[in-house]
Amino acid sequence: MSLPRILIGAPIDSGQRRAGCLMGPAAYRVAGIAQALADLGHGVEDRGDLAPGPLSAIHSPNPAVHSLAETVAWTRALAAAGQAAMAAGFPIFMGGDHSLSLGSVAGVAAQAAAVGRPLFVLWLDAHSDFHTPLTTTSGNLHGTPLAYIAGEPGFDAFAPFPAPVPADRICLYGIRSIDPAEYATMLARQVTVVDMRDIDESGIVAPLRAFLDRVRAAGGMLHVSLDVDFLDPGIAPAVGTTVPGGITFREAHLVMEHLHDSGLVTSLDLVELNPFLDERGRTAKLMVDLVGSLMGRKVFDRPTRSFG
Ligand code: B3U
Ligand code: MN
Ligand code: MN
Repeated sequence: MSLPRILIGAPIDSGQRRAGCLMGPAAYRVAGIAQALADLGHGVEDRGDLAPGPLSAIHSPNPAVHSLAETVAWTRALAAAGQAAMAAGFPIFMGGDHSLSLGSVAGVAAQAAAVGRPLFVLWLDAHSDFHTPLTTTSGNLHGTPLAYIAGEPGFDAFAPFPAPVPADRICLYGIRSIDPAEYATMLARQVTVVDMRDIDESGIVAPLRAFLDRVRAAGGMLHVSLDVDFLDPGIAPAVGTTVPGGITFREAHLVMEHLHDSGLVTSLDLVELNPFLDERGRTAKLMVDLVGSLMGRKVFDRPTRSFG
């Protein structure tokens, strides 16, 4: 029996300015995420929706930053719930905007450190999310989680990240929007960036396989953070920050199938779904279908097929 799949709703929308992401967890439930997991033979435990703790009066030295106190409070709640869920099974964090990952990955990283295994992070996103609260010009903290995870300075308002993930254990995939400050930091740290040109040139599988080989060789745990805008807006319109030229339906399922067959994934974020922007639930349903592929759904299984 596989580890129980633990659903954690996080209706957080303080990381950006467009209302609607707080309906994300409800949309995943309506789209049948629990049943989809159960149909694949997984035990499912829905822990309901989290709430942020009390807010403290904190301000950023960067005047662009907004909703810092809310995001810090959410981060604390998510880290605690994430570490507890990680100790009990396979957490699936249902957002909520991508500032969710400040907390979810903090909890996951704390638990990985507690059991003494290296944590790797796969960031499936149009954006690099490598700003710090000091470099962001939009002030939207959903653009900062990877820098926090990597241990970059500038997060003084937050608890120190429990066990920063070294740059060589981070892979960004599907990237097609990077701000100058993010670019400079990522170049200096040498994180692996697989942009759309890489994918067009080598196909969707080869760079993923190379990263998964590294995770496997290190005996690592793998956290996957799936931003809706990783997908092409034509198939996934329900997101506030669409970027054209994204991942197709078939590429996205193939990524998920390889992730499943690798057997390496230990936790998952589903972020940036804005159901208010959806068309008859099609983006929510697609995200649930992708979770199905990540969790083992196959059209036609045969032992000779090799993935990962
Ligand atoms: N890099 C820009 C845009 C952005 C990042 N993440 C999303 N959008 N979703 C920023 O605001 O930091
Ligand atoms: Mn993102
Ligand atoms: Mn994004």
